[in-house]
Amino acid sequence: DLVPIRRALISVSDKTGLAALAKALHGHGTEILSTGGTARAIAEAGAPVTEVSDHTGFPEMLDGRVKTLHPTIHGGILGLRGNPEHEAAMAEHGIAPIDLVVVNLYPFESTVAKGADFATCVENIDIGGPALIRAAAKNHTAVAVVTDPEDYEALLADLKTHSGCVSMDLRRLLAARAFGRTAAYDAAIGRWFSGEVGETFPRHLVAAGRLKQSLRYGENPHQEAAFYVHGLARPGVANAHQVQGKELSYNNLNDTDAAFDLVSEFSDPAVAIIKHANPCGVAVGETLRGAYEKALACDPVSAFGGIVAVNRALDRAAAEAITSIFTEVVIAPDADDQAKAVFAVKKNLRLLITGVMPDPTTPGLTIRSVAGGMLAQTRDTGRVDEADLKVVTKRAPTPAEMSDLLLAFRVCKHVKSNAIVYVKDGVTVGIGAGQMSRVDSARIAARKADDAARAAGITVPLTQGSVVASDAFFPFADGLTAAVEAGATAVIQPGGSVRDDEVIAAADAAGLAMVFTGMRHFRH
Ligand code: 93A
Repeated sequence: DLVPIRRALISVSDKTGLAALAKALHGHGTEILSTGGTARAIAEAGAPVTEVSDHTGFPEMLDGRVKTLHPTIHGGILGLRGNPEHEAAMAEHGIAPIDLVVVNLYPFESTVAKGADFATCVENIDIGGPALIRAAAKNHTAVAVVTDPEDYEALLADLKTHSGCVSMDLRRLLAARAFGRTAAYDAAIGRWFSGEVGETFPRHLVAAGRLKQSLRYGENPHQEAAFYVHGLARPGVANAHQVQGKELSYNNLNDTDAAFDLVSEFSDPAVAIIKHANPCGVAVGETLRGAYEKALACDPVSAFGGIVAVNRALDRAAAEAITSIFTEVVIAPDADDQAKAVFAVKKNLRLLITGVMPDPTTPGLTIRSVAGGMLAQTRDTGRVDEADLKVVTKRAPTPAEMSDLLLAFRVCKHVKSNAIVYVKDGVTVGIGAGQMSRVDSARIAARKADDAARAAGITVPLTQGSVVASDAFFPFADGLTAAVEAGATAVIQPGGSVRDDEVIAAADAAGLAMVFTGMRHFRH
């Protein structure tokens, strides 16, 4: 089961670890074949190397598009060892066996991520590399294949243990990784190309990602979990830099993603506090500190151990406010040194820095698994502005109500349905999430606002004089009546119920202003 590595083909775009690998292989007596740029790097490192073109007697051509696509190379990889016919054919055509293939591919994913033009992206589609990888992985009983510099160490350790040979176990593992790599590579190309031709839902849905991190567990400790990222990601948890704190959990990542998505909706300083993927406080203000304090007052009980997202660089004042209670994760586009110093004292707090804010209108797909398949949909990039609203009551909202209504509806989009969100003066004062009936969400939101007021020693409910948003239409007047009882003065909702007339009549009877958005924001 051991394969001696007499001859290796190395062709890598990412030259990380190449010099050490080549020298170690040379030390084991391996003959190294290599393509242009890789061969130069190996020679510079001081290891002997033969150019593939010298080995095949055929030049690299067509701007490097044809480098290794030659029977002398592919025959050397694919020929079955110990098979008399294969061995006779190889001997007849002067094909020497290749026992190790080390290839990493043209950087297609990062070329797309850099925003390169179409032709440049196409030029970065590797053809020969995947062919080498797949050939070697198919013939893993005789050939070892390495597609990632992270695996050089394991390869060299195995070679050392087995005196210049590679074990079957490692060859099989590397072959499995190799097919995963070429599949993910083609998936990235397919996904990008579908986008270029405007096909949102291609015939084959290719969801690819690279394992970024094994997680301690999933949603629950008895579930295993891992975090995959793909190179085409928007700024957020996938490419954030963790400044401090222990490893993020599955639930942390999910909640942090929801939090950051929410604050990306706003251009003024905004803060969202998230628990279980739902906000328990969102505020927009003049400063992050002010916004945080307002957001916290919405539901200080739930905010304990929550996740905080902000849409501005954190300063010291904001950091001090955030660390006034126990917080699990903070995500921000940036943080100044003073803010970092404040967080550094809280050893358990994880601080994530993304560098930039995502554009909430960037199109994309959300994918979730169902038994036997996947459900895919375009991201909810829908947003309503004042011009989109239709006033349906006798009274129109005042300017102050209007600005709170728009905030409430934008927050609603990020609350699990049925969602009811009360807002007053730029801050949520009551959030009802995830109930099976809309009226229950309305009542829960109002009750939570009552609790928060009582805890703060305020006698008037926080919802008194607020506005309220509903993520979908009120099917009956009861949800609206609950809002009236809570003290709301204006309502924003999609409209479109067969009973809209009853709901409008109830609003008029209570002197409420109500606007219809014509757009729904279910989130399940
Ligand atoms: O242009 S290719 O698709 N045609 C080939 O025949 C070929 N063989 C290897 N690309 C090909 N490669 C790729 O070249 C490898 O996958 C690797 O990424 C790169 C290494 O080129 P160099 O050694 O010149 O830096």
